[in-house]
Amino acid sequence: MDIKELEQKAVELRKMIFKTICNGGGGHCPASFSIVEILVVLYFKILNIDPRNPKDPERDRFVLSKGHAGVALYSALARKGFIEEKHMSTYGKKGTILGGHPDMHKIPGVEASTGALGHGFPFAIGMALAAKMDKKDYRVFALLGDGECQEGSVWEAALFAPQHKLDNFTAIIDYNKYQAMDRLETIIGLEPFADKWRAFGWAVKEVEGNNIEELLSVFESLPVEKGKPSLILAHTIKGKGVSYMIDEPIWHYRMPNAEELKVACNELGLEVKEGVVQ
Ligand SMILES: Cc1ncc(C[n+]2csc(CCOP(=O)(O)OP(=O)(O)O)c2C)c(N)n1
Ligand SMILES: [Mg+2]
Repeated sequence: MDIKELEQKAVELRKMIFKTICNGGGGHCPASFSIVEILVVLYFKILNIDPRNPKDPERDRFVLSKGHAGVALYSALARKGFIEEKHMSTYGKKGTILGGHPDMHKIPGVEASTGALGHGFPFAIGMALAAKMDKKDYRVFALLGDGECQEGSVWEAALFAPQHKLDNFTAIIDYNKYQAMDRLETIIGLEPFADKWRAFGWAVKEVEGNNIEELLSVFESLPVEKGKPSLILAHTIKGKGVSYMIDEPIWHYRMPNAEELKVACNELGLEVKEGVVQ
């Protein structure tokens, strides 16, 4: 799959995310849009996974530590064939396997139940340690929010991974500069962020996190440094895809009204009929 096809996948994923969240009655659109290109590159180019054998012991593992963007993960899993696409319309409905946050016991391809921020990352590091102990070749990836990095458990795990030379592990930080209610810098700033990770013993690369080409070139040359865990600091745009959701933290939780729904559908290339996204 070339760059153009991957970019097209990103367009499709944003549509699926928006449709699923709006028709399901709630969810985190901007947080999901932020990570679309990262998921596309991982799921369609990098991860060694097979939807026909989701529990293959040799598979690569991906953990969405910022579990509130679960719908973005479900969309990638659906497009990859882990989930039947018809299941996407059950999101938010009674009895669905697709809850507001990912459940590893219900959804094929979900490696960790996440949503309580600060937990998926250490969990994933444990998986990478297990691979080393078992002398297995699989790799482990975890995707964190930048606001999530205000959690103490993140920094405890950040100390642990370099100590064990986990160069089979890659953390990606969705550095969109926003958390739920405001800009990060207004609440607890993280700069100099890359230097903090370097000081903890990580090999760091910074990328434009909504740029498929840049992401691909970094992911294809992992580990960043042999003998160290890799940290990809991905500068992203929270809400990318719907103009009014960018730089407006209110959209972290809010759902569009009828007029806003029309505008968003127009921007994403979707249709809306009687309040239902088609
Ligand atoms: C331990 C914990 N505290 C609070 C929350 C509520 N919460 C959900 S999303 C969010 C904001 C997280 O910001 P960030 O990690 O930057 O993710 P983004 O929304 O930018 O993707 C918060 C505080 C949570 N899910 N878990
Ligand atoms: Mg953020």
